Amino acid sequence: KVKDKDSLLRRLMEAGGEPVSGQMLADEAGVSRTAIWKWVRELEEEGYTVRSVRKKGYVLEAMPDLLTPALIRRHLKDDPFVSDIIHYESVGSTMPIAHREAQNGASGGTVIVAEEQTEGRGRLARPWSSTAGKGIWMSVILKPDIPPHRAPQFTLIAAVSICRAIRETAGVEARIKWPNDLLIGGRKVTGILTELQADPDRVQAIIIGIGINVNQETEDFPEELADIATSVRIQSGHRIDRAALAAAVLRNIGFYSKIYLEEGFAPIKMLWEENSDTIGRKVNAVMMRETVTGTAIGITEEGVLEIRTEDGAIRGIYSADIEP
Ligand code: BT5
Repeated sequence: KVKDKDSLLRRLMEAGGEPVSGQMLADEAGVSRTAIWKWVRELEEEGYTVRSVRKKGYVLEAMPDLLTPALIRRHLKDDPFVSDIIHYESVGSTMPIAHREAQNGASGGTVIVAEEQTEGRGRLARPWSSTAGKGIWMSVILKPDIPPHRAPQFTLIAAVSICRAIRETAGVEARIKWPNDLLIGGRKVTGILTELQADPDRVQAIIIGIGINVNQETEDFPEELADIATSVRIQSGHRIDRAALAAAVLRNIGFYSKIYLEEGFAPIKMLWEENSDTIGRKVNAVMMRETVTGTAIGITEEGVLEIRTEDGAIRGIYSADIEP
């Protein structure tokens, strides 16, 4: 039932290009036709194109390229995972906002998403380039009932989920570079940053930060990324509906988290290894104090990368940068 601007929008979307009578909307909402017209004006200010057809009513003609709750939810239908979507035009980083929301009682499935980040960051406080309107910069709050040592597995769940979402939405294959990068054509298209709020024996909240380069063209990247970054658009050859891709990512994270919580890590491990760009390769795992060289042979139940070194020993790597 129409009762405000957002429900009016939903109604116009459902009409699928057919005009909806202003009088009918006014009757349904129990407001004047002028009030309906004002909501229409507000939608136009948000970037929607609404045409008014004489004697017939309003037609929704075009939607803005934004990651608003309405535009993401349109692709989620009645998927149960996402509980709340909080959208910002511009933020420093979605991570501290998500931490604050999680502490203030936000439920699992809450999503913080921004069109632009001015201080996006990766691991070890490295900068993350987050150009306005070109990518998906979001933090997803999860509250699974698990011990803290299992939390890194959610980085792998996110990686598998995003691979599948990119495949579904854009038809291109991304490969996972352990632990947290997605590559297409050998260049980085996605970074994942998993952070934790936990007691010694129990996770309070997992915050999964996800940065996906979606519609950048080559010249949109800063110079220092020119040789290492790419976007889904560059790789697929066409513009991508960011809201549809964001929805697919969230739907898949919901789906694979549920599988993980019900069946354990084995199915995720299998999918992860299938999509992995690291397993089977000769790599250098660069850590703070040392570099381990050898062949990546798999990941453990804990998401630890196993490397067989020259002398045949197997080393478990918890955190490192993998270089060829
Ligand atoms: C990551 O770190 O790859 C995790 C990135 C997580 C970003 C998301 S966006 C939403 C949420 N809010 C945040 O503030 N962060 C999360 P790491 O593995 O440390 O990689 C960082 C490195 O990737 C940088 O040092 C650059 O070399 C490179 N890089 C930076 N921006 C990039 C981009 N847009 N595309 C590809 N590579 C990039």
